[in-house]
Amino acid sequence: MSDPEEASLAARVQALRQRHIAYIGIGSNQGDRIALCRSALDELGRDGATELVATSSLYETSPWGKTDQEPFINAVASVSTILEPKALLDRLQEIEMHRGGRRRRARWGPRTLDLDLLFFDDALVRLPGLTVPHPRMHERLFVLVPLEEIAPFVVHPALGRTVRDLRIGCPDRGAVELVMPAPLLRSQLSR
Ligand code: A4P
Ligand code: MG
Repeated sequence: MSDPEEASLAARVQALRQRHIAYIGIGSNQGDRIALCRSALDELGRDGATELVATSSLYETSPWGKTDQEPFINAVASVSTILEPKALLDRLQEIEMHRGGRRRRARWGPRTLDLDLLFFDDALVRLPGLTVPHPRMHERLFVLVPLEEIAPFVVHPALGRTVRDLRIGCPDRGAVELVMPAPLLRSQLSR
């Protein structure tokens, strides 16, 4: 192999090493909920710093936490990213602002678009304003059902259990109903 070829291969290996896999929870219960979830996926896929790897189906779910509100549409996506966790969260909040219109809202209350960082590789992150894995994800079927669809055997790095195992053991009894299967959703995303 020539020197330039070797240098270019080394640069590609280095670039691959710097990529991370993150799982993002997507939720909406105000406005055109399906269009909002789809546009968040579009933006995650279009961004140079994040690339969409997989998306779950879309589900309609009964509200968790604060139950006197409209049902949600939920999904989970995995992305490959060069961003570190805090920069990725900033990016998710920009997308919430850009696509959903506003970020300030009551805890567990209604929202046009909510993006949660669920997993970031197998990292345990505790920074001001960012905890990963998301501290309540394992209590929520609206997260675990779509996550299981794309990552059944990924192990929760703090609990040491697979996503499938967490879903089976989850005490949440909220409804999670399929509204758009993943292949149909993917066919509606911009390329
Ligand atoms: N923050 C810390 N760690 C994270 C993380 N891993 N990902 C901080 C995202 N944000 C994180 O966010 C409040 C702050 O948490 C952020 O500014 C960030 O600095 P928020 O999204 O407004 O959170 P929240 O609503 O106060 O609480 P939480 O527990 O994140 O709840 P959710 O999931 O966002 O609650 N029911 C159904 N069926 N489906 C839903 O999608 N969503 C909610 C909203 C309630 N009930 C729901 C659903
Ligand atoms: Mg949230």
